[in-house]
Amino acid sequence: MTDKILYFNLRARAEPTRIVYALAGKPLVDERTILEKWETLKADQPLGQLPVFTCSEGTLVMSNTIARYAAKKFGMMGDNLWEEALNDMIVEACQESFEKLSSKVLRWKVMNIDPEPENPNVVIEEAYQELLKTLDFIKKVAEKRAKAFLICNEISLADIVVFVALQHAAVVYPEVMSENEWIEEFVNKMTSDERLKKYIEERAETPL
Ligand SMILES: N[C@@H](CCC(=O)N[C@@H](CS)C(=O)NCC(=O)O)C(=O)O
Repeated sequence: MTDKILYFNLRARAEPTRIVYALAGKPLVDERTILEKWETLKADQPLGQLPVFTCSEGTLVMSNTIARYAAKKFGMMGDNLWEEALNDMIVEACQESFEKLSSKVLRWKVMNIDPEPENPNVVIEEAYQELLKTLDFIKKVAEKRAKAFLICNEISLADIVVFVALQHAAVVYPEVMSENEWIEEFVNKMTSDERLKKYIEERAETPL
């Protein structure tokens, strides 16, 4: 069977896995459900949440577990235990950052799920400063490594999750893409990858 990811019609939690498959040149069934169908589908999902990944070995839930599994399968978690741990660290840092950005800003400003807070501009600015702290942490880790990409000389999962995080953040903070030379260079390097370029050109346009 062909590996499959079931998610909503969003980049969000499924995007790193989709990009791993695109870069590996491997087929992935990218099934996207709509909210109207979700109410009936939810009861059949292992944890009542998406994404859900299925392959010949079985079913996985938890977006980062799925992304790591895919990255390991296609050699994108580094070449040794240390590089794998560094990849993991950046995946977790981005996850935490995404959860904060999502709960503080994206849910009301982009998704219209939550009501706007009383002091929207303060919330938006504080969330941006928090995001920049995480990016600065990742920059320091990468500069210490001095590799072509964040952790390795090839794109690994860390690069993918940081790139996805930047694209999420750019929905609210377009300036993040040129916040500093390091981010600019990183984004240029990623978008110069022909496989990623093609994937981005062909993927569905979604708010997040
Ligand atoms: N920790 C889980 C969180 C999954 C999650 O919160 N999924 C949301 C969409 S981003 C969901 O399924 N929401 C619909 C629902 O809970 O009914 C992961 O990373 O996969």
